[in-house]
Amino acid sequence: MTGVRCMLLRGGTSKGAYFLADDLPADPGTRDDLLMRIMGTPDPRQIDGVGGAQPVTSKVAVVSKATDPGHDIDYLFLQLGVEEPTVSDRQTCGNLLAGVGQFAVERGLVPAGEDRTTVRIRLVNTGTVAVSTFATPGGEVDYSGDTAISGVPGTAAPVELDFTETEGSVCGSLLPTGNVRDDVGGIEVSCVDNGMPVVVARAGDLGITGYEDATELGANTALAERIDALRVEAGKLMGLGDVRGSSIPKTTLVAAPRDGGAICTRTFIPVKPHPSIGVLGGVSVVTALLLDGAVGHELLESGGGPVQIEHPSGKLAVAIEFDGSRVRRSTVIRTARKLFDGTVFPRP
Ligand code: NQM
Repeated sequence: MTGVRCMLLRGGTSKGAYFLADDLPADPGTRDDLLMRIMGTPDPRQIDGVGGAQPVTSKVAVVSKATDPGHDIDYLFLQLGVEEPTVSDRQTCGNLLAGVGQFAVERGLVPAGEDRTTVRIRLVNTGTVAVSTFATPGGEVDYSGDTAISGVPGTAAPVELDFTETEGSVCGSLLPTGNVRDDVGGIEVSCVDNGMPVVVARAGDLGITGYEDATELGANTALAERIDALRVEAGKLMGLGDVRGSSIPKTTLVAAPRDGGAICTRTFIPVKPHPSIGVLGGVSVVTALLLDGAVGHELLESGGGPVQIEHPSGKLAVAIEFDGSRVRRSTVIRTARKLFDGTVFPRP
């Protein structure tokens, strides 16, 4: 049986299969069919594949050398369904992004620096560029270090991810509905795209406190239905068309912080609770909350410095350059780790 060269990495709080574009079929339909057979999709346990049976572990990065001199590599993100036979390129993923630069160095697409390496990465899904900086002592990627991130046990080497010009990455504008605040079926929401299309609402308006853990939220089927109805209507207003079955927009329910952070969040991807919060999802939520008149703006307790987003497994710090009306740049520290490098064998 023919195998495919593949590396598994944890990127931030996600985990995925990383491929060189050249190691996959060029035709998107053939490629997606192969990827589903590699990951074990569709199946709630992904038992016959290398997917981890959750949205945050059913992810693929396809990496190639950049064709444009403005950046070093191209990163295409693909979200595979777990139970559904779907492969979507409608969003990017800032967590898998945390391993993309190292993968490119390991595969010889970019040279390593003597101590640290900076890679300019084009996010193919959105057309934006991110800059990733990580440790390469002696010209080798070093994944070990003493940086801890919430949602991942232990420590690893820090990866700095810098984002600029993320506004309207998918929807074309920061406020895709044209408004800071909308009413969707009686629920006040703010719809923002600063790297990820998100719908922000108050947890209390959806009948929860916003402090529930992910297991309790996952068992709340009535909540999942309400969130789906909300995001489907919001998706239309955001110009995304019919988003039933689509991974975007995400919904984030906010509540007052209670653990020393700036805001408490519970995020749904798209209706399953996120165990933490996405990277660009987090950037977009903070961007929304900084806007005067946005839903949840009154709950934000930000006293300068990085904005600490409370989520079900701890906090995500997002450093923001906000000029009073716009977030011009954002920086997030993640870690990543190579888990496996070899040949993966797809289900026939
Ligand atoms: O928003 C999950 C994740 C993500 C996306 C999701 C992400 C981002 O945690 O940049 O990282 O929102 O589906 O990997």
